[in-house]
Amino acid sequence: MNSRLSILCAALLCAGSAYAADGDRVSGSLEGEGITGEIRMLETASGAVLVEVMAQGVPEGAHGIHVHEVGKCDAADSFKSAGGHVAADLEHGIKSQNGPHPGDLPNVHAGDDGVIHAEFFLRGFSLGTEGNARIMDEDGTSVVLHSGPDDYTSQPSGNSGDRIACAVLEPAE
Ligand SMILES: [Cu+2]
Ligand SMILES: [Zn+2]
Repeated sequence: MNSRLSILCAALLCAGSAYAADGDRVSGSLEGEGITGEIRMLETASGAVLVEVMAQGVPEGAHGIHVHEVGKCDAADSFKSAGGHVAADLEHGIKSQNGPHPGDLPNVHAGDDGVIHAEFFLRGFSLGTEGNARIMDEDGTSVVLHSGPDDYTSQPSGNSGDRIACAVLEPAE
């Protein structure tokens, strides 16, 4: 009886690990004036992308954060090099009827210690190298943190203020 049970468990574990097989991963170092951190993304078996945001040195309060179209973080041009949001011809913001952009994330909040640690799910794009919705294309992709909160309504980017930190995403192990 005991050995039958352990065989069953082994079979279940095996099926479990096959089901949970991880897809593509990307990550990037978040950098801005006085700000450091890391962005990690994992494409899960469901197709949703799991996003983890870690940052320190961030001004206290709410900040817009988005996946931007170009994998270039040039502090000298205030990170305008990162381009607009990954948009897929949709409108910006979850409060827009034809929204949101696939690259729109919920606002992140820093406490008086300047620390952000958050996880989200995103849909509407792929981290892989195949298909139309892939973001790791020739010009790459980035994640940008803004000085103020995204209002989830204003076009084209939620009126979230200056770009204060940026991370170029690269394929990760
Ligand atoms: Cu943005
Ligand atoms: Zn947007």
